[in-house]
Amino acid sequence: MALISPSRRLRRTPFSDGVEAAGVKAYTVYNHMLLPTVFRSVEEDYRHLKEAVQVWDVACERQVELRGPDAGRLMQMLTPRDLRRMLPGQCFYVPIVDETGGMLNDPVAVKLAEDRWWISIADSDLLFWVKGIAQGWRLDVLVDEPDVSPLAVQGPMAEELMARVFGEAVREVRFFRFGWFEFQGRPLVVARSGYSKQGGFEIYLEGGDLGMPLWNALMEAGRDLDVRAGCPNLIERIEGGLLSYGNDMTDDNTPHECGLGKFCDTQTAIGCIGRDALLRVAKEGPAQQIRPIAIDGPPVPVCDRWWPVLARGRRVGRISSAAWSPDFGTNVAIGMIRMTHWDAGTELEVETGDGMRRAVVQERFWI
Ligand code: THG
Repeated sequence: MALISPSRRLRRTPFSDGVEAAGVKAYTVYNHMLLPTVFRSVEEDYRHLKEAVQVWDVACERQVELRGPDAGRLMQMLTPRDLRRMLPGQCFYVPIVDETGGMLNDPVAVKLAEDRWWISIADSDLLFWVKGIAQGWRLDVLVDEPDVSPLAVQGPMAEELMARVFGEAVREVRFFRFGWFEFQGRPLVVARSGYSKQGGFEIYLEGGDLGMPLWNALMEAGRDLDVRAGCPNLIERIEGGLLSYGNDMTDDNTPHECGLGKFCDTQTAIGCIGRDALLRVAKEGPAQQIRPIAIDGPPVPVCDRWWPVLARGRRVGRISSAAWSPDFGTNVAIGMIRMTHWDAGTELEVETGDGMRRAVVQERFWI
């Protein structure tokens, strides 16, 4: 593929200077912003992520901030996950659905206070939907995109590196919780979360001016830990079953089809806009669902369109993400597979970018 032309519409991040200095080799576009995808090679980055610690520019995980007396009510209108027991200091992975129960996004909701929330969004223009609802319902809430840029620290040595920069107390932050930690005199939200299964933290940098100081502080403090610039890794996220909105699911899919039923409490999520639609479809159960799929043969090419999944020549699903896994010695993939063929062990054919391959539905994701 040719290069993408830079312009102001394709937003840089507060960490872009550091990413470039680290020798980024490829980007994707996410929420109209640059997201690195490769530093050395996808496989070399993968190995290093699993053995050391990486700093990721995930500023493209933009925040939709809700502020005001109706913030909590608005947040519950957006998701079928019951938020009544959620406390300030917690993060929840929440499906966001439209009036048909279709997925609009799969963000992390961050509850800062009863009247202040961040929705840390995946790649769709959720701000417009949220503003529309706030206006249409005449809610007493401000909705906007603040100057907040997440920086992730991921990998087995992440806690050690974070303790050096933010102090020993970061070790006490539990999974999907956050605390406030000072950097250069400014309090920042630091959560134990991130788009990998290797463990780690996300720093929600408020104020882009501190971007490079924070980046440099982490790089210097982790020199002996072999800290490197990294990014969400395709192989590792497929092994871990971490979904990618727009790739693995769209607004045509319900949370149940995406395997996100465990994050839905549709009966008790009173006020959720898609509730009635989801109650109707949940009664029947989904007719297709996300499955881990192993694809036989040598490394598959990049999956940049849905690959048809066939059984005896008939289409029974699609593959949306695929990569060669060095650790598991097979191609790992994420598919949306019809009920008739989604049982573990079912043999399928996949029309990959370079021809037909045998594939098998797996019992679970690899990590
Ligand atoms: N962190 C933050 N914002 C984000 C992402 C993130 N926004 C975009 C994108 N990633 C949203 N999608 C996901 C998908 C998976 C997870 C988080 C965000 C995730 N899932 C865990 C899992 O499935 O194992 C844990 C879910 C849970 O148990 O609650 O972490 O990464 N800030």
